[in-house]
Amino acid sequence: MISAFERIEHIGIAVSDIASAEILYSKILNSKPYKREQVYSQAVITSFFKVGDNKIELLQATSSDSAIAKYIAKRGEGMHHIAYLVSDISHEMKRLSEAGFLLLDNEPIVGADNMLVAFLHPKSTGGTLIELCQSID
Ligand code: CMX
Repeated sequence: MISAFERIEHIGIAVSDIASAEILYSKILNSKPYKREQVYSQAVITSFFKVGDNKIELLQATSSDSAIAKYIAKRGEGMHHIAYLVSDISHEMKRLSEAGFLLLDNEPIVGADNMLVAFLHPKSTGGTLIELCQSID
């Protein structure tokens, strides 16, 4: 199999209060979240909405040193990251690292919604936090 970026998997939105944000996004998208999940490795509670083949992930911090708590303190609520589905996350991490991008993880970690994930630092990607995701199946 040739490794590839396949599609945008989800867009992550940092929120202060997951319950209020679920109500807001239910109104905007005219649908209900299909999953709420606590992700201990990232110190977040997530809530997912389906939008066609894509997803919106709402993220609330569960501790003050969570990436989401720091982001909201500095920049306020709003778009936090774009996640791409890749077919071979280890291959893409190696390729991007060799190309000079700053990876925040040495190995893929287990993230939300049954995915292996890894992040690229926004300082090396022109200001956008990028998440790579590969389905665990
Ligand atoms: N998008 C764009 N820029 C961001 C950013 C984001 N999401 N988060 C931080 N930054 C910016 C900061 O504003 C700062 O910019 P300036 O230097 O211009 O002020 C810069 O990046 C570095 O910030 P920092 O204070 O040095 O570092 P932080 O402690 O804020 O950490 C980051 C930034 C990206 C390393 C950290 O958020 C991280 O490790 N992220 C990966 C994990 C993650 O985001 N988990 C939550 C999502 C989990 C999930 O999807 O389930």
